Amino acid sequence: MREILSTLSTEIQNGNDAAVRESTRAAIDAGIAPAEILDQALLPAMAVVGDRFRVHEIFLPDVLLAARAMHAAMALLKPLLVRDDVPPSGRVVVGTVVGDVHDIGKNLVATLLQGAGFEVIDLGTDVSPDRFVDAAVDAGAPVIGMSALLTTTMIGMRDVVDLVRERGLAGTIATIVGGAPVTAEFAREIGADAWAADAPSAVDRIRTLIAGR
Ligand code: B1M
Repeated sequence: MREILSTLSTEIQNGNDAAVRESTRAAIDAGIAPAEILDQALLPAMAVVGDRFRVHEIFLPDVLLAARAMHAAMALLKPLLVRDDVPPSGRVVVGTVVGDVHDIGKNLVATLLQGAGFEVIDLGTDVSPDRFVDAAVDAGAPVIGMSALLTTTMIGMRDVVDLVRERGLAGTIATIVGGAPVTAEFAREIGADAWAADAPSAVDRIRTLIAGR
């Protein structure tokens, strides 16, 4: 069983999406839980890719291939993580902040939210503060979830938090932030209502935020 996961991790790192599809199917067929496939193969693989990119062992096209392979695996896991037979527990707007195209973590948060019965309005990537706030108002969503992967774009989260305040919506719309460079301290500093280190804790925090509104 461990062998399948280690093969899958290597295939993601190599950006071999056809092999990734095959190994993901094999892992699912072997009865490995989707959460375990994520935690033991997919997420560690992307961490390795990031480390190798940072030290110039691999380059941007390699990272793109790895991301494409990750998407291929996620496409197979998503139906197993998302249940559509539960009544919605609340609406959540999610997106990656302006200037940032990283969407794998944001997609994971959206998928786990859907799996937990939330209705997700996914605005995609490169989302401006106005789009975040307008979407939440239009949908009557009590939570905006923002993702950022770059130290240069995470500062855009502050603009969304400020805009929620400026429009007098702080009592009705809560904000939660996350992404690799985003810390609890940063979240506090910009006045976000919550922070989560990973997608499962984002679901827990959002549940608490909605219960408190
Ligand atoms: Co980029 N990239 N990238 N990249 N990339 C990083 C982030 C980097 C750390 C790599 C490195 O140098 N080691 C580095 C950032 C450095 C920094 O800012 N300090 C970097 C860079 C520099 C860049 C470019 C500038 C490179 C260039 O052009 N020279 C460029 C920027 C483009 C832009 O956005 N404007 C760029 C581009 C890309 C690709 C397009 C090639 C690709 C993205 C493809 C895609 O997403 N569709 C890519 C990738 C894949 C990465 C790495 C390798 C992997 C990111 C990832 O998907 N991880 C990344 C290295 C790394 O992070 N180790 C890197 C897996 C994912 C599941 O994790 O998104 O962190 P993550 O999500 C986690 C948690 O953070 C959390 O939950 C998830 C786990 O459960 N989380 C939340 C995420 N969002 C949340 C929201 C929440 C709560 C929790 O609440 C709402």
